[in-house]
Amino acid sequence: MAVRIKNYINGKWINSVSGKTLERRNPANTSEVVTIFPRSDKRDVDTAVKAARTAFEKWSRTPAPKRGHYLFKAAEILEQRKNELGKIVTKEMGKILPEGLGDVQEAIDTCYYFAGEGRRLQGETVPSELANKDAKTVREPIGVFGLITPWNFPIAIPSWKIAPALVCGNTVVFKPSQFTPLCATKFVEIFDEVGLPSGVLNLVHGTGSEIGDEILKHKEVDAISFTGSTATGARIKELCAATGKEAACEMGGKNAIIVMDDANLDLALDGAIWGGFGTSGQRCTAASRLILHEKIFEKFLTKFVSRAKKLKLGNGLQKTTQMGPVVNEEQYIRVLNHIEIGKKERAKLLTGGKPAKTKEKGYFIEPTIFIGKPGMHIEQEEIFGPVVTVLKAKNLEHAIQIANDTKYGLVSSIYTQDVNKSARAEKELKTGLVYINAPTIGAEIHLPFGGIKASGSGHPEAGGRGGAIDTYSSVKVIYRDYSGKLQRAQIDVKYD
Ligand code: UN1
Repeated sequence: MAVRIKNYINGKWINSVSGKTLERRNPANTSEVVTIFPRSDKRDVDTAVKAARTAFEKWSRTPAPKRGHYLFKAAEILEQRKNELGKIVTKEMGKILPEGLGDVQEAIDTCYYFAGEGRRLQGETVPSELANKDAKTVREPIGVFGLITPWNFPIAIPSWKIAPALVCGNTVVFKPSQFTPLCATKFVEIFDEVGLPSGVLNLVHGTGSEIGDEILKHKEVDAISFTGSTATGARIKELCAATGKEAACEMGGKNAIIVMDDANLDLALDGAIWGGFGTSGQRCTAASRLILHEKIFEKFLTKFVSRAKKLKLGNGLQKTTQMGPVVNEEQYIRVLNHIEIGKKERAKLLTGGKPAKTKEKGYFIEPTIFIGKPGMHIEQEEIFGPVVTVLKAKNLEHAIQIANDTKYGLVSSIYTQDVNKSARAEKELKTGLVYINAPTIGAEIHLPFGGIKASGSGHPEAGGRGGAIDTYSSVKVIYRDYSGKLQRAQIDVKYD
């Protein structure tokens, strides 16, 4: 039975003004409608923004530890509902249940972590160059945040944004992906339950073109945080620049795992399979490139292909399933198109390359492995599906050069047991995150998460200072002069 859900505006669950709805089906079983949700428009966005604006006055003055306490209570409820929510993630988005549960765990960790930030949110106190004068910084909320989130981490990524936004004293208009509306609703329900004041968190369902743009253009929205494709991110940055909004954008990746000839190959194999095919490759952190040292190339590749062939595809709720479908028809067609381009540019297809035959009627694609060359389309473009391009490197320098030769810069990884090689790699790999002897996926929430180059702009997600706290607060500098006379910095200071 499909679940009918509503928008959440100013503390009330309401239908869209137009009364129109959209539906979301299970990507592992396309005859099952999971969710019926409001197809909102400009009017719904406007009401939500107004509610957020009004609520900001009081919320921004609420002591941060109290704001954090709401997050603490939300984390406790999330923990109690972990199983229920994990199953919803799997049903609505397609990832296998252990990953659905991981998605929820990431949100639990995030809510607890930012609850604690309510008691930190430090500024700095530093000496002034003048006597009888104080100098310090404090963190201030920014205002109304528009949060635009993707479907691949339908609870974790909203939590990465909502939790720090709230603890820093902002109010929120949240527009989740139209492919995971139920996950977003279940998450927001918890904030309603813990008694978050009306208007502090507002949820508006609908499509990117119909309501995402309205949020971006709205005069009363002060800042945007977005996670999604690099193309959409570029448009968002343009629109934000035109309307004077801050924008933090977390975008694509073309992440590489390097396997050196001295690596523990069994460990690297586990990492390459998990990094390449976990979440059906639908992570911005997916290891879509595998760079193998020429000395272990054949041996490693044979094992990699054989492991990929054995992956069991199916409905992620079944215990035996190791890889789920891709998220929707559009993505299914897009991934298959990338694969066709790979075949046309004569990358050598080793396995996969086509829709998978499964019992279920869903968007299943076989785990696909190509041997490619640097510069090929499939080596350069983010595919966001179960497709790995393998490359051969002569030595460490060559491997790093191939890894860095992309417009993206989110994550990289190297498997080696040589401490000197790992030290060189961690310094020279041009990505926001580097893993040593671990795959490209698995970032922890108390450290910043973000890429360089086309992978991200603005401060990273998650983490504290240097991460989300910098996105969701601004720094105010306060000087207090109690000398009772005019003291001129730089001029009345004598250094002799
Ligand atoms: C994403 O792929 O959009 O490190 C986020 C990871 C997860 C987060 C991924 N913790 O893969």
